[in-house]
Amino acid sequence: MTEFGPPMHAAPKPSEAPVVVAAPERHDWTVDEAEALLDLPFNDLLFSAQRGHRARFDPNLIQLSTLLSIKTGGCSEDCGYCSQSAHHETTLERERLLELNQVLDAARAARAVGSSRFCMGAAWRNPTEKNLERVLAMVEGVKALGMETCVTLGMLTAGQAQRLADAGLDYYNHNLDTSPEFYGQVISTRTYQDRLETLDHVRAAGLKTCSGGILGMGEGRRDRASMLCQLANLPAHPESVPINLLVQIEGTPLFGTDALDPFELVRTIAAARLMMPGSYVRLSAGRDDMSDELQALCFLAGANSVFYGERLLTTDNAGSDRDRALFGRLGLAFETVEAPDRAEPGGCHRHTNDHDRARSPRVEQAR
Ligand code: SAM
Ligand code: DTB
Ligand code: SF4
Repeated sequence: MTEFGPPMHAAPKPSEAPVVVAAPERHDWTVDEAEALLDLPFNDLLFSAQRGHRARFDPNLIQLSTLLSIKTGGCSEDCGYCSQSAHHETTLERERLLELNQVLDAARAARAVGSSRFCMGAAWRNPTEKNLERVLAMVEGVKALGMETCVTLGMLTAGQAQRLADAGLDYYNHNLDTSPEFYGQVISTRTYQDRLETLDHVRAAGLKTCSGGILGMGEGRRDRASMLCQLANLPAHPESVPINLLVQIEGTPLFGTDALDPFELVRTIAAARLMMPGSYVRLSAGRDDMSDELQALCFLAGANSVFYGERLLTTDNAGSDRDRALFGRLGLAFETVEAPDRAEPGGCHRHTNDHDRARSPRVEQAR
């Protein structure tokens, strides 16, 4: 018998599997250490990540978030990947800030298909006071539906972060996007330090942090290691770590970038799982173009959250029909909020929206 249990002929059911001791959280990662993880033989890396995942999470449970672009296009920032930057010639139509009832209708629809979190994104460098007021009403309205709330509005002052927290916001999404070393090749209108400062304000206001990045922008493995170090060495690990694969948008400077080896995505998710063991790691943008098999590898590597629904912000997402079929085939259950009137989207669901970081992986399966 090893510390992980007997040699496996038949996989033990989660409820029978031996408890694995959770690795402690570290905030002193070096880029060399992170790169050494990414360099591991694939099977060794995935085995470690899956073992770490099981020590903290139910390995067959996934969190679903649905996105809505509440204000689209015309952004003054020049992020090289983004369809919404006014600096790039894309075919995207600009839209004004949505009305509260439009947002609540979309949130209700997301809740009805099983999403536990509603994420509202605005193409702003930062919110004005007037716009923030309107977003606060949206946060309050979505909270009242019983869903978790997340917004991504660009840079925040400390006061704005506090007002969002006071309105009951759960998560603020603000990505570091890439390594400090590669960042200048992607964005020139906002500094890495600006991003870190917004994350400081979010944390100080008591909001949960959602922060990650984008792969496939032409960065190297060491950049991916360096980005993970930046995230893991924050004073607290982000509760949610979105790992996006670049969605290439015609008219943006990054359109035509060489495609990333898909195994690099899997490796990066596995390293994120090991470096931020208590965080939800979200397999984010790019799923529409991924095979079911690649997504399954990402879940094996420790991804335990996805964006669910037909659209991301301005591009298509893997559709919910396809997701329902995939979750069913993989035996994945999903976290839901307490809303007994909601229809079941697929295989099964479980009401475990407690977000305890040291959650027991031995939860009774609800299948
Ligand atoms: N304007 C706000 C900001 O940038 O802080 C919020 C919205 S912005 C679209 C949120 C995040 O989406 C970006 O930081 C980036 O990581 C991700 N994103 C945007 N366009 C993407 C693309 N084409 N492919 C992958 N991820 C993308
Ligand atoms: C994140 O990390 N990814 C989401 C969310 N946070 C806001 C956005 C993905 C956008 C993909 C391209 C688009 O649809 O415009
Ligand atoms: Fe604007 Fe956000 Fe797009 Fe950058 S990523 S151009 S800040 S909407």
